[in-house]
Amino acid sequence: MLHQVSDEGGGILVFTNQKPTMTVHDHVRFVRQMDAYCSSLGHGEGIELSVAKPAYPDAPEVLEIVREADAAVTFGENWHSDHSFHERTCSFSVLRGVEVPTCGINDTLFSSTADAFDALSPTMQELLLDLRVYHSANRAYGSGHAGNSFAAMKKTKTMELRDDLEIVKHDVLHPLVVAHPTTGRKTLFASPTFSTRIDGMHDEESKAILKIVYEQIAKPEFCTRVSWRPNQVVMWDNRLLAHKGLADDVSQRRVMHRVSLRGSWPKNHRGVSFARDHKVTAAAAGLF
Ligand SMILES: O=C(O)CCC(=O)C(=O)O
Ligand SMILES: [Fe+2]
Repeated sequence: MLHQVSDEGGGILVFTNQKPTMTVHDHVRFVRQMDAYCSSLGHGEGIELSVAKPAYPDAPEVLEIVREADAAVTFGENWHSDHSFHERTCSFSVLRGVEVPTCGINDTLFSSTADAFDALSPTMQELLLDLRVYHSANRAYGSGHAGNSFAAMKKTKTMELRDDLEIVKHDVLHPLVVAHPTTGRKTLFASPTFSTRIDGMHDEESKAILKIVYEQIAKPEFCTRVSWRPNQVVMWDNRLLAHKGLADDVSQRRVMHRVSLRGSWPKNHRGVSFARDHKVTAAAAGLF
């Protein structure tokens, strides 16, 4: 099933009508089974701990994503691939609706970064193929910016950053075009949430190229919009999709639980990864 959803399908699985009694432990157990399956393919790397302090001490794997009513900035509202600031980035994320919005409002939007790459002109593909981009946890979770994830977390009553976040000190380098580890499809791997700059370019050059990449990812023809219903769980492949939580009606409180699996080092079309050897001091907090 995972093979079909990830490699033959679009990388998104929506499980409707799950038991209303589903607990955080059931959620973690489900993701552990996914991990065991990924391990059998050589891609299982364990559950990723989130940047937030655990909302459930006996289930620290669960990230509780809260949007209080009337929050001006919300968590995950800009395009990203989960934990792209790690050396080993997220493979699958599993998101469960806990307090879901009215169906059709505050949906989660996905974009196929492989379809987005394929639709570029061959000349633009060639231009991007060997570029490398820094990804920064500090950009999203550093303080002093009014519109990043840290600012969003501060607007909630319960979400708090962990005190021991080593990842905010260094940014990591990934290929701009990443080959999907099982299909080999080329994907655009950069986001306004975590990416800072293209290696070896002047800032204005890097900004101009990244703008093209972000606008390409955001085109509706590559997007799938998933609405939320009670007792729904959504799983997706972060190596094939960018996503964002829409915030079209912030008057509604919304609570989600996410558990994510760690994947491998993103590799380019030549099979090369850069994250282990290329680290720089973290960029300032911000957004593209
Ligand atoms: O709230 C959402 O719909 C998505 C949030 C998000 O980015 C995530 O769960 O990884
Ligand atoms: Fe996310």
